[in-house]
Amino acid sequence: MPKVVFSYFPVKALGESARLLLSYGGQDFEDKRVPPESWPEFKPSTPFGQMPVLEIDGKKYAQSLAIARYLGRKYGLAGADIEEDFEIDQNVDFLNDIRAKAATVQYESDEELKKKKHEDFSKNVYPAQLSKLNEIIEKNNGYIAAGKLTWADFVFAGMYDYLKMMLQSPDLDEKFPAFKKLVDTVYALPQLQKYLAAAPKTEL
Ligand SMILES: N[C@@H](CCC(=O)N[C@@H](CS)C(=O)NCC(=O)O)C(=O)O
Repeated sequence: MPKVVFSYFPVKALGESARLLLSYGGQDFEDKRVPPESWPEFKPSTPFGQMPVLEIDGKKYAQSLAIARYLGRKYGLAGADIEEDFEIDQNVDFLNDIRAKAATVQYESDEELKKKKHEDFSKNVYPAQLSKLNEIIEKNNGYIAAGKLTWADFVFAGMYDYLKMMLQSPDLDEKFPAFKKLVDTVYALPQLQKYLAAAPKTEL
């Protein structure tokens, strides 16, 4: 078995999909949770000056979605053909669009502009995006794509709390029950239970 080290901040956000996928695949890994105060020292050693980073036998790989796609392929969670792979990528990219839009609000440093952006997006952007995502999940038997469990579901489940916080939508579970149901489906997978029991509980 290769030696695997997975590095990310001590939150789920963009890192949890890989932790879940590694656990699903039965891969032992060092779950390195880098505290913010150690980040400036660690940053120059990462491929793009960002985390997450997946290290396999000393070789470092970055980009959360590329990591999740790779692990998905490795553990039988990809599409059955290139068209299904396309659909998975497409729907993950859409999910990532929602995350990226909300992130422009979350990381806005001008408080007044932040408030304005949130009001604007809550009225004019998020409702259509979230309804579309809900429709996609309902059409896919409760999954993100291809009508079955794929690595995309691990991306969604892993970032759900982070997304909810950035959307400033604590009632997301009630508004779109398909979201929470999918998160629960992923977190109930038997292959994940050992990891989940041992992993630190985090809000995001
Ligand atoms: N596209 C990258 C984005 C990674 C990213 O934004 N990482 C953030 C944490 S969520 C980070 O490392 N921030 C610290 C920094 O940029 O110095 C991915 O999906 O992995």
